[in-house]
Amino acid sequence: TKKKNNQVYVYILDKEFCWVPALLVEQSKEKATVVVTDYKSEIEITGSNDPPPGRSTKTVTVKLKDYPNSVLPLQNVVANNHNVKPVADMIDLSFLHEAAILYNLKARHIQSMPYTRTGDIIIAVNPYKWLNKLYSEENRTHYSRTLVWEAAKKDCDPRIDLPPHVYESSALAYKGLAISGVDQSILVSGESGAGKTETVKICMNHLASVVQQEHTVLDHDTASLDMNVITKVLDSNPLLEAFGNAKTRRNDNSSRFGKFIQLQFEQGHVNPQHLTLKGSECQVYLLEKSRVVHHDNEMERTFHIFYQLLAAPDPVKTKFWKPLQGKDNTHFRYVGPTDTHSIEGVNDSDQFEKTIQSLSLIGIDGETLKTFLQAICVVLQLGNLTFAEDGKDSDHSVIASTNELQILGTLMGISVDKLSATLTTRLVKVRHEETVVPLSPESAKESTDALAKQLYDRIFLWLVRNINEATTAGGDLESYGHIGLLDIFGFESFPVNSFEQLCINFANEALQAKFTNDVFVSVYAEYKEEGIRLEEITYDDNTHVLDLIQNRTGLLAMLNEECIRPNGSDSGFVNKALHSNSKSPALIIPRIKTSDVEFGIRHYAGDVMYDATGFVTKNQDTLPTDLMECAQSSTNEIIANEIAKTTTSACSRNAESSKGSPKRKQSNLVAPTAWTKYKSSLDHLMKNLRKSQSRYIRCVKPNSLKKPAVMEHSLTLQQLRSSGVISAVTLARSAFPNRLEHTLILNRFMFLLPSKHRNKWKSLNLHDPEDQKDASEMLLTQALEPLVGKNGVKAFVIGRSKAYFRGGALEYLESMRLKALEIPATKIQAVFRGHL
Ligand code: AOV
Ligand code: MG
Repeated sequence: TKKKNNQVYVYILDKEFCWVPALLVEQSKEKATVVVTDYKSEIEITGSNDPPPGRSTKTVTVKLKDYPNSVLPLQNVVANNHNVKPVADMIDLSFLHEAAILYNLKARHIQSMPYTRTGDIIIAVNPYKWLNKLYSEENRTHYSRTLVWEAAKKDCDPRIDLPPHVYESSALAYKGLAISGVDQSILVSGESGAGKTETVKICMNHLASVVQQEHTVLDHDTASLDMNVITKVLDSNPLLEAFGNAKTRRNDNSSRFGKFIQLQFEQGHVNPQHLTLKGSECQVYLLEKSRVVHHDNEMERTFHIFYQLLAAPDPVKTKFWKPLQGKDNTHFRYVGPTDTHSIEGVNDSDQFEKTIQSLSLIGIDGETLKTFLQAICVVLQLGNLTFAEDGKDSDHSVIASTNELQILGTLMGISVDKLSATLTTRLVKVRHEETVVPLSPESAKESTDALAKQLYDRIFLWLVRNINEATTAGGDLESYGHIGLLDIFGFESFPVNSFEQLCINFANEALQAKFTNDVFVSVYAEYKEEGIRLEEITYDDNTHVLDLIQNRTGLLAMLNEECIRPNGSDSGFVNKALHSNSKSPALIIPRIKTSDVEFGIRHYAGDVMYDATGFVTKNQDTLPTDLMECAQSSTNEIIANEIAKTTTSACSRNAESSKGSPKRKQSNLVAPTAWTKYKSSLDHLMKNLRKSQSRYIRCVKPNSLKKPAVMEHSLTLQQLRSSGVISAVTLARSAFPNRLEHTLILNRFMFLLPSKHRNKWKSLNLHDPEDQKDASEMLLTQALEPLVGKNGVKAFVIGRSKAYFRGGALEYLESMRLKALEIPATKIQAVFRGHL
């Protein structure tokens, strides 16, 4: 009878659950017979190989050609136990493939262990419930104490006894800065709802508490510890969220902008390794301003601040603006009906109070606060204007909602006549002559929406600037050390992808390039340590995608060109872009042309088709001059000043979409395009990151139900692939997907040697690492002889402590072992006894 621990477990492909565990019965060159449980749901597949009660098993045959290298992925089953035992570091899985990674993460997720290591990368699976113990004061201290203060005393990796945690990333960043003085960064990525924003907050809180601990433990000079700075810095997160986050289908508190926060530390005068938090500076990227004028009313909301303000009690909100009296969400078109718009567990009115407190902490109070909130009200009120055809002519429009217009006029401090004229007509300059062109009701509405979007964007940037002024440390900025935390939008691929997706995906490509490079460097270090020749490692990078987008003749250079060309159009851009990049391997030219604004990119995370409709307008990103001049005349100082900042450099443009208006005419002054500004802020970010030592946290959203302890296989795998976790692992193991320590190899496979060779062992001392290495080499050379390639390339290489196997080699050994185990058990035992 076969013992359970002599059985071989594998994973097989499954339409519904991606990979399912199975028992291998028989294997030939082309196919394999396996026993698999008839699983009904993902929840039943826990990592145990015993079928859940009441589930039957069946025997099926699978074709090996469906699998990479025609081998079935083996399970990491712990002998005698029959169950998959989760490991803290994926690198410790002897069979490192997609299925193993998935089931390891899943086993940990179910046991409330959201964090897993892959070498230096932390994978954070969103637990969807707050795990108090994980974030306790005690745990915070434990991680910093072990990694920052006690690490120096040990000569092994101090992480060895610590379960993986994001506190490890923050503590090591702190230590890195304190000891080497090199700037540090923690790059957090993942898809919407994966937990990036929470993770950044958890890390920032930890860093702040490390600073505080240090002051109490090492130093009694409490004067240098400014609690006010720490509070302000930590508070900037929820404040930004109030104005830049919104409820979406995927996340109740979705960040609609990217951010990079740099914490500024000063080194101690007495003890240079002693860091004091002096301030922070925040850079934001691409606020989704279109959300101001449009959101999916069924499932989503616009930015939190609107609901907060409108939910405040009358006496509070009328303090800022009288006409808010008695008005709630239903009254403002941009916001929409209240009943579909509450977030579970959030009280908007209470949140408003918190927002006001945070604003006052950074010095926004009194009249400034009033002006600021009134600027927000201007945006709200713009949405309430309605336009109708002017009785005489359908190409002319009038503002139908005179009452709302009146209110807006008073709020902005601009006469009703001027507002009305600016919003329903457009001033066009042709050869130094100005002509007033009427706008249709639709065009007038679009132009009003454009103003609202632009205003909100500026107000947001004004807030960011104010936060920075209040939190940035004084004095010589160069003298500080930095820990940067990046919380940026993940890779996006929707049914329709536009300019925003291209910008977002470009940022992800740039970060991926850095990631791949960093992983490569660490693999390089490991192989060097093992004494393996380095020309063995090769990997694919994404340079060709970056080139396609940002080269001199790349997509966005073509777009910029199109934007300054008179009569430039979206289709003109696509035409030129396809033409000048036709040789790029990253470009997808649609085979069947359904439209002339379509093109695609082979991103590292998958193919994405883009629809270039609106690219030219979005890239120009300016308001018509007359609209800007009107806004600039507002008595609201924030609006007037913020708009004035751009009119000086902007050029005159027509509302592109307005029907019947004359062709667009360029002036000589060219404003930087949205792409140019975005590209330069990204370049600045990448420059910052290159100067720093980076650590990676990859967040994973385990299910779309936002529920704890559930892991959907396909959703999870797709994120692991696109976040580069799978590729990092396969890169690390690209030449050699599996590795095993010499002692393990000897234990497991020694009996595969023909007896005449086995005699040689007797002279070796198997407790000596050098001998272990020699024995392992001898064994593998013999056993893997049939796999030597035509060019004499062996199926493994020998490192100092481990052997590294090429694809299929370890699986071959396992199948040989399986065959050998068919011999009577007594004989096997004799073999084992004889040699170990
Ligand atoms: P995101 O930043 O990655 O999405 P969040 O950080 O906002 O995602 O997380 C989404 C939600 O998941 C949070 O509101 C929490 O309810 C929950 N969550 C995340 N991390 C944790 C954690 N460590 N412990 C408990 N609950 C957590 V987006 O901003 O949408 O891309 O644009
Ligand atoms: Mg977020």
